[in-house]
Formats: sequence, structure tokens, C-alpha cells
Amino acid sequence: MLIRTPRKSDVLSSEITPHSVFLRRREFLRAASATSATAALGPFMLSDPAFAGAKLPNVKKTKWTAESLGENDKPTPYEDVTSYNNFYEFGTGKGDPKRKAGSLKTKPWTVVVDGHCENPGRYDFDDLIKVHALEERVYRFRCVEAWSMVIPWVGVPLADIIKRMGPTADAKYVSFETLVDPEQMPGQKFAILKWPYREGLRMDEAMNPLTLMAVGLYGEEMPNQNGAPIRLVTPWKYGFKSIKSIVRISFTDKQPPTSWNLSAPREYGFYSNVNPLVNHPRWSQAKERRLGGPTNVFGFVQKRPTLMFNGYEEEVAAMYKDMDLARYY
Ligand SMILES: Nc1nc2c(c(=O)[nH]1)N[C@H]1C(S)=C(S)[C@@H](COP(=O)(O)O)O[C@H]1N2
Ligand SMILES: [Mo]
Repeated sequence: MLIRTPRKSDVLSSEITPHSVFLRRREFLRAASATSATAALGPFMLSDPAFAGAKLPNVKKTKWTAESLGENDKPTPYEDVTSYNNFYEFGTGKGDPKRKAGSLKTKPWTVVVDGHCENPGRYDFDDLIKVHALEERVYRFRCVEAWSMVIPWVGVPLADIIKRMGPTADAKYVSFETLVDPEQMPGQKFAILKWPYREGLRMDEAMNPLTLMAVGLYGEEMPNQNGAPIRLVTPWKYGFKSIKSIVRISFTDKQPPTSWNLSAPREYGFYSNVNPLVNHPRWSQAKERRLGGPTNVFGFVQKRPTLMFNGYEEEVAAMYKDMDLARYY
């Protein structure tokens, strides 16, 4: 997300240059690992949060596989998924989360559930998540800044968690909050956003079979920079809806405030559905750059068309059939 008022060209320079730097770094690391002994890489790996993930056991395959997405949507390399991030609690640079999120303590982790439901309370991570079977789902991911990825998430359908909480008839929306702790999240020492980071979904969106509470990726525990230990994934919406490091889930009767809508309401609406026909006020949303995807002769990642609802039209379009999507953006 961009909070200044930059020129149009900033999207290109801020998004693409760092990525090519990461690509070069990755090649350097590959070369290093090919030539040096494992022992020499040991200390580097331990100090690097991207390598900290333990393997998650008993993960079920689902119909959302890499194969079902096909040739044009190959999973984005792990290194890209975990080194080019938005997580403003750790800084606004795409490389900040990986460098700084090691200070986030994710064990133990408690999630408060409150509002209009029968089973409110403080849930330990395991009581909230691990009572359900973990699933792998390979989803497209489209950031509002016009880059995209394909990520093999591991998680639990949000619908399963919600059903256990027993929402009452007054529960029309679900809202989410990220941890607030400036000691663990140094970016919170700056008022870049109003902390906590907040997001929300309408109840039918929260219950949609696509909506996932993710606890890992590539078969491993969630790296801190990607929102450990638990983050939302709504693949038909822009990336900023996918709130990270969640500590509170509330059932509300009114549409909840959301961080980016509070900060720039003209630019970021509540719905934030991926829509190539509705441009951001400062840039087009018609195309995107796939991280790790094919490059042009200048070494820049090629643009590709953005799909309506990020390619999930069949699963989600019915929820918005009577809505003017240019008005409810
Ligand atoms: N708490 C929190 N959640 C957040 C953000 C953030 O800054 N803070 N950034 C959002 C944005 S803008 C994007 S694009 C995605 C990025 O997810 P990724 O880094 O795992 O790719 O996280 C979203 N969730
Ligand atoms: Mo984003």
C-alpha cells in the first residue's frame, strides 16, 4: 500500500526494483549453497526468520491445487513469498518484514473471540485452529499495488471456526484485529496507520468456502513476515484484506471500520474485491506483475491481465450480484 501521494511511476520503481534485487540475492544464495558446506550456511539459516518454519503435520490436499490452476499460475518461489512483503507493523519497505519480524513472539498465542456469538472467550491458538484438520490450498494472491503471487497456503476454512463460535442472528459482519505491541512490532512506534491494523468481512464473505484462516505456507508454519501464527486469506480480494497476526475476532451487527479505509477512504473501500474494471484513483488495476514470473528484455517482470475477482468469479460473484461494484469498491 502507498500512503504518500506518489507519481504514477512510483508504483513501478518501488515494486519492481527491489524484486530484481531479491532475485539477484537468491541467485547469490543458490550459488553459495552449491559451493559451500552446509555447516557454513547453518548460522545464516538460524538467524533468518524465513527458514524458521517447522513442517506442519497431517495437511489434507484439497481441490485447490497447483495443477488445477495450471501452467500460467505456477506457485511463486518460497523466497519471493517470504522476502517481498507488506506488514507495516515492521516498516513500510517490502524487505522490512523479513528483516525485522524475528522480534514477534508467536508462542503462546491467544485469540479473543467476542461480540454476537454463543461461545465468546480467549482461545489458545491450538484450541482455535488445531482442533480442525489442516488443509493445503493453492490460491492466487493479488496486491492492490498490482503485483501478484500464487501461494500454497495451509489453514482452516474460516467457516468452520465461525460455526464453532455460534454466531447469533445479530452477527452481520466479522471483524479482525492484529496484535498491538510496539516492542515486538517496532513499526507501531510510528503512526503510519491507526493501530491495531483492522479488517472485516460481511458474514457471507466470511462463510464463503474460499475464505481461509492460514497458519502456514509451503507445508510449513507461517513465517513471521507473512503473518504468523494466524492470518486471513481472501483470494478474490486485494491483499490488504488478508490481515496478519490476528489476536481478535469480533461478530458485529454493523460494518466494521478497516485500517486502509480509515486512512484513505477514497482509495480503499470496505469490499476491496479484485476488479480490473475499477481502477485505483492513482493507478490502473487492469494488469499485474507476477512475482518470479517471466521477464521482458529489460529484466522487468512482464505485465499480465488481472482477472475479475482474481479468477474466482464462479465462487464469489453471486454475493455481489445486486451491487454496483464501482460504488462499493
Ligand atoms: N497486520 C497487517 N496485515 C496486513 C498488512 C499489514 O501491513 N499489517 N498488509 C496487507 C497487505 S497490503 C498485503 S498485500 C498483504 C501481504 O501479505 P504477504 O506479505 O504475506 O504477501 O498483507 C496484508 N495484511
Ligand atoms: Mo497490499
